Amino acid sequence: MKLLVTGGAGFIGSNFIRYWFKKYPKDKIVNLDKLTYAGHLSTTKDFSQKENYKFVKGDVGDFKLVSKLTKSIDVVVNFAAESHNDRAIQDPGIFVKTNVLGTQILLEAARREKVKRFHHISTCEVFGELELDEKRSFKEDDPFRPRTPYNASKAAADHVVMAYYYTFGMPITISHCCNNLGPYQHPEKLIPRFVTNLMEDKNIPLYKSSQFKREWIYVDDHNNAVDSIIEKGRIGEIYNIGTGEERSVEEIADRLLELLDKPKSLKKYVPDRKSHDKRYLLNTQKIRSELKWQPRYNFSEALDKTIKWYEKNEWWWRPLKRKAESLYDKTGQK
Ligand code: NAD
Ligand code: TDX
Repeated sequence: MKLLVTGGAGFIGSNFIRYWFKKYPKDKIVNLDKLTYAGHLSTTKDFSQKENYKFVKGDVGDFKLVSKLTKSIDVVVNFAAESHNDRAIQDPGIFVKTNVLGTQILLEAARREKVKRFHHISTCEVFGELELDEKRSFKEDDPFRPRTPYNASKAAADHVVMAYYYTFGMPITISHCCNNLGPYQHPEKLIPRFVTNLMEDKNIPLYKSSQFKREWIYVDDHNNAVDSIIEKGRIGEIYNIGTGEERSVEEIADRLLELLDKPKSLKKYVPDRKSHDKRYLLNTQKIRSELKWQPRYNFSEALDKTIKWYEKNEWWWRPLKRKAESLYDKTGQK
């Protein structure tokens, strides 16, 4: 099989390629990535020399390029996106350009080339937020109620993907996943930011609403679910991917201080994120019953593996750290 993976020099996409080559060593993968501030060739170093792997630097929104790249491709997996809520508050335009227009351009090229499957990676955030004490969780067919420029762009992209299914019969699937943790996550995001700050004995900046919660999944479990959807998922269907493992930011901060043996005085409360979503929780009945998928790692195992990786791989995150923190110089959240 030949895959076109977009955004494969970022966090989840690179772990997807790693996962795929381990499970299907003979498959061919083309990785299209623009190498924005979030994409790095250091992230693909361990598989970059493989004969059946090719890297192309470019934009998913470049129709000429993606038309060429989708030729003789069986499956497109679209991870490429602007992915950080705090950046979307600084510059919403690029989120609409890449996440919405880029997705449409890639879809159009894949449609013309009659690609057999287009799998689109989406997020729990399209459904909006839940109250902290609310009993329900989001189902695949719940209405979208995005509240941030990032999650609005992801919701819009999902609508475009579905439109290609209804209008052109395009063989698409979509997955909505909860918050990922694991190796190669950019140090601008919560867990790697806190782990690497603590390794340097620096403060960990908790946004004021530190009781807000997220549902966490180890990145390999996310990718294993995407694999199940590509293999067994029904065309035109949307699948939620989640674990039920909810933790507040406060709980994560306390656990990291404990695991890294650092003083509580390193916790610092900083101004809140604008339109900070309180909580997301996915109902994952569909993927569990229909595709027999379930996560392998609980949060505690995932956190241990992630911390160990950052401890062993300073060569990867150190060059990114200063630039990652420069975002928070602008927002005052440090
Ligand atoms: P990331 O920011 O680490 O990686 C994104 C990658 O996309 C980078 O390598 C970047 O260079 C590339 N990219 C950006 N714009 C591009 C463009 N125009 N053309 C080609 N490449 C481009 O993000 P991530 O955390 O790995 O997220 C990957 C996908 O998963 C995104 O679609 C995101 O919305 C989704 N998602 C992420 C999470 C999470 O917890 N990180 C959870 C659910 C869904
Ligand atoms: O320094 C911080 N301090 C802090 O309190 C950072 C970076 C975050 N936070 C809080 C904000 C959120 O409540 O931690 C929580 C998680 O924040 P992020 O790591 O920025 O992730 P989030 O906004 O939840 O979005 C992530 O999961 C869903 C990904 O970045 C998205 O791409 C994905 O769709």
